[in-house]
Amino acid sequence: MHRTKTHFAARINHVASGLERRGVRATYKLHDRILSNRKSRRSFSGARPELDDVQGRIVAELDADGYSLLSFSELFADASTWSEVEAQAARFVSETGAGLAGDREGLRVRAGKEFVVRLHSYGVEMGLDDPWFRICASDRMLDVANTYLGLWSKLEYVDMWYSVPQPEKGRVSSQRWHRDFNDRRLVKAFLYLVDVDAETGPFEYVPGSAPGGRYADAWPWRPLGDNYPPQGELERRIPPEDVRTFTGRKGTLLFCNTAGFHRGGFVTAKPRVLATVTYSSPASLASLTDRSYRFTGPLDGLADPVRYALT
Ligand SMILES: O=C(O)CCC(=O)C(=O)O
Repeated sequence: MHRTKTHFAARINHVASGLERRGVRATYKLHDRILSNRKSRRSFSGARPELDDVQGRIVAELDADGYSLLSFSELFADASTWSEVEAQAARFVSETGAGLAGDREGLRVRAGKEFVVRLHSYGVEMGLDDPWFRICASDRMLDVANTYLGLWSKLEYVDMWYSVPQPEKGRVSSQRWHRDFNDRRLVKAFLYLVDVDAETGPFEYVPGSAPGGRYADAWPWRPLGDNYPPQGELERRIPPEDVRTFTGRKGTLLFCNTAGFHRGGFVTAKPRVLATVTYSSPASLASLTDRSYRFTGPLDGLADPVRYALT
């Protein structure tokens, strides 16, 4: 996960007494079992969305293996939706390219993950005028995330990433195998905005490694758990044929439960550009994570699950 810790969790991880960790875990469990998630599960089951075939397939594949791969145009047939996000990406690429060639001022990077330049990062204001945000808040996307999670989810993080080639360096941070700390069950989507080959840092995943899957017991997910196995150890435990590497054309869209093992962005040749989004449960926002943005648009007129996701 791009953001390794919330303010609270960062403090916990740095000063980390066992007691504090237990407090955060207890808060997560309370919100998952009794407080916020129970209510959002009820809201979802009171008005289950009807999925079309494409959405149904995504949910079924997420259920079976923890990921689903398709092309953006299968979910958004309207060519103008693609054109808008493509134009947004082109602006981001051009500004980032200029920034990298110049004094780098204004480029949004996070400590420890300097290899990724972000369009938004954290603490930004966003509204439905942002094309990628509009897609992430759409019922096409939300109905998939909510149905997989079985609750009304929260739209936690929305961004575009420009991963900078660093051929001379070894894998660091999220380029290494890890589970996301955010939630026991979450959905991320990645939309490739350039062709991604083996040298462009493809996303990789171990199907069946999310909680409930056949590899769930390998360094199992826990709230505030140690989510990075020691370097090289996952490779010893999980055979290469059980790893999926997602090279793909521009327009590839991948949904993934990243509580399972994944890595990516180890770019050795040309930059990788993608759009990404995270949907998680309200329990995650109550204990483990922060939302990356503040929604600025009017809430009136939005469908209930959308309003819930954005607030
Ligand atoms: O950049 C990538 O492909 C990996 C991203 C990742 O680890 C994450 O979003 O949690």
